[in-house]
Amino acid sequence: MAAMPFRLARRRVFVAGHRGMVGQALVRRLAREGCEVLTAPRGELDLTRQAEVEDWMAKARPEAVFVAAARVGGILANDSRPVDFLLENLNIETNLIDSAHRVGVAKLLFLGSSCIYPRLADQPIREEALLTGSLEPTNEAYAIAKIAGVKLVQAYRRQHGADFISAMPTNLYGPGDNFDLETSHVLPALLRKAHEAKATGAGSLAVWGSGTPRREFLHVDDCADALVTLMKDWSDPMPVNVGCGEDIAIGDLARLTAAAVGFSGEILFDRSRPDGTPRKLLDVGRLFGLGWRPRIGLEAGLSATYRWFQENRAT
Ligand code: GFB
Repeated sequence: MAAMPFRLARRRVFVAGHRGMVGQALVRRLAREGCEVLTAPRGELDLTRQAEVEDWMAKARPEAVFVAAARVGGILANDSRPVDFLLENLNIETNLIDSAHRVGVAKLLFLGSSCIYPRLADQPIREEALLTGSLEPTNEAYAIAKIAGVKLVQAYRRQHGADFISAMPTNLYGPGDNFDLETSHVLPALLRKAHEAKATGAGSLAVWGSGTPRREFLHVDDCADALVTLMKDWSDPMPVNVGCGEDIAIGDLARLTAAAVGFSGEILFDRSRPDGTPRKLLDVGRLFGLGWRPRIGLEAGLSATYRWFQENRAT
């Protein structure tokens, strides 16, 4: 059994994927841990290339690793680019997890996603639901890659006694999110659509799908805080769900977003677009059992993310 809690202070901690939304939040959060945060600029290290990852890890010698690097995207990007989502994610995770083992990393946390669970899993979804039913077709490629990562982490624990763990975050949002309407997730897309509708004086805003699917949204700073808790206090083959324990219908999210932006026009539903999974609410009993709780409610988080969008739109 690994020593618990795992100490981060004075350790060399590699955040793989530090330019992504989760990676940026982890770097912000780890500043309070007294550790040395290691990051690798993309020009210096291509995480999909095994030899490059092995060389970099052998030189950098991290003691702890957060695998926050991934090809991510919303329902349309997932559905239309299955090769990118399956292949890049498999490459990134196998390269990082295997080289971490080779260089003797003391602790590794792999980030999965709530879409690894069956499409029609009982709600709220417990970690035990993994591989008990068929996946949601729009994100099957991504889910298969992430399930492989969870299984690889479990295999290193079982075969080599490595202290590698997995976390399954729900739908995340916050500063550093992707606001491109073709590839983004719903929350940044709605913020941008409401902003542009307001700015151009448009009378309506189009929401994809029926508005009835339900999703659970967690601010990325809360997610990073939970991941640090798990890095310190979790050592078990079972992945841990990371969420806030509450969900909302997409139609209601659209209304909340419009209110946060100050758009008062009509909200229309484009039913020619896919709904995806009808509901995705995580059971967060394991995480809450460690004493962790989220701090940023959806309304406050939406307003803060909108401010970030306005300040960073140009870039
Ligand atoms: O956030 P989203 O793209 O991802 O979509 P998923 C969530 C819901 O919002 C779906 C609806 O029902 C969408 O149809 N939606 C409404 C919109 N308007 C929009 C819009 O303008 N843009 C987008 N993107 N959606 C992803 C998975 O699933 O969630 C990934 O594909 C991953 O693999 C990620 O798991 C967290 O929640 O459906």
